[in-house]
Amino acid sequence: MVTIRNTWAVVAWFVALALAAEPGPVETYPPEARGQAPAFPGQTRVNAAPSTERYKVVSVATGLESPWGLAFLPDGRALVTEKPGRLRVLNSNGSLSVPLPGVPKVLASGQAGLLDIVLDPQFAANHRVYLTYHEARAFGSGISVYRATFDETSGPALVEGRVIFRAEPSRVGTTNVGSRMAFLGDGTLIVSVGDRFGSRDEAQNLGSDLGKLIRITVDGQIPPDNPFVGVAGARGEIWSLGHRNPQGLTFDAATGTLWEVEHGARGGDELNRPVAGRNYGWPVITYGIDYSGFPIGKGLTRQEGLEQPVYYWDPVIAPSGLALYQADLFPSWKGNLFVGGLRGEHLDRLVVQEGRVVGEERLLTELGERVREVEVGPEGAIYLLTDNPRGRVLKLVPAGK
Ligand SMILES: [Ca+2]
Ligand SMILES: [Ca+2]
Repeated sequence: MVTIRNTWAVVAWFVALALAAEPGPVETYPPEARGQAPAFPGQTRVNAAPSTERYKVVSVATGLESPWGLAFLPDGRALVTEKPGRLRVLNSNGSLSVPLPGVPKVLASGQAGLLDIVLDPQFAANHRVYLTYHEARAFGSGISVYRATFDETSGPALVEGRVIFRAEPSRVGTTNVGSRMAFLGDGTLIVSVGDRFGSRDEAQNLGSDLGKLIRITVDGQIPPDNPFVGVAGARGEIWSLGHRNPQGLTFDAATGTLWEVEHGARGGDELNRPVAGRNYGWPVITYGIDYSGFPIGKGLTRQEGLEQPVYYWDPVIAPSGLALYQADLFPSWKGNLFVGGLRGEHLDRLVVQEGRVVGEERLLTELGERVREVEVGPEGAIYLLTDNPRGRVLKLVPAGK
């Protein structure tokens, strides 16, 4: 005879079985946009993928003011930008150099300032670095790319610096400025440019660099095989369009894949795999809603000819740095993407299989720090920059090492 107590035991057992089989997504809050549905299974709120790696967090350096970009030098040191306009060498023992001379004058306000830094693919031979920064212009301001040579003949400095690219048009305001960089396998440089917030329709305008990924040569020229070269009214430097505020880029040389993360409004943070000439939809299609609570445009999430994100977050995590883990220090994390969450105050780990996200984990939630930049160090540790006036360089290394 089935008693009430036995019935509950059976129910509890089924619930436990269901939980064991389906861990459920890491996001537990409802989406900002009600009634929207993903375009395919696994496009949002995939099941949690708890780590089997045991790691510890080491504070490498402190006292950086709003650090934004980190790039490792071949000898294991790194270069780190601070948004107010400073560039420092991070030594292997964690000490920081004085600010380097030769950095361009930046407009530092709000989200703007000295932002990303990358090394030339031929750095060992030419010692060149590239910086993105917010530049005051005759009218308004804009993202510019600065190329310089890292020189240590009399202390570390940037020399022979010049602006190789200016995103146009200039605008007033310092919101949604971008701006990451990543080199493709062919040695051309991708630069992300935000929509500048008040002018979001510019993301669909091929006559504007705003809301685009840009592809240029190391001299700032337009590669002749760019997708919109020769198209009337289009700027030849455009690689892909329809982006809102892209702050994370990484290139997977093994597969030739470019990955990008961008901020949505209320909801609608995206992971994309941008391809030349494609339109990533903003602001025509987007998951999430406007800050006012109203739909964005017609409130569409899909439309013919517009690309779907590989993955999206609603509510937002405010994704910034992006790194693909391909090192050996954490073997089970190989092939995972790591996304820095600003508002999310965590490091998001995405398990990717055949171009789709199949698992998600939120690391470092216990720290409660905004994560601006993510980079894999030469020894395979994962390095982070935390975004605050006394920002830190952190690294994840295996526990017990
Ligand atoms: Ca970096
Ligand atoms: Ca999109």
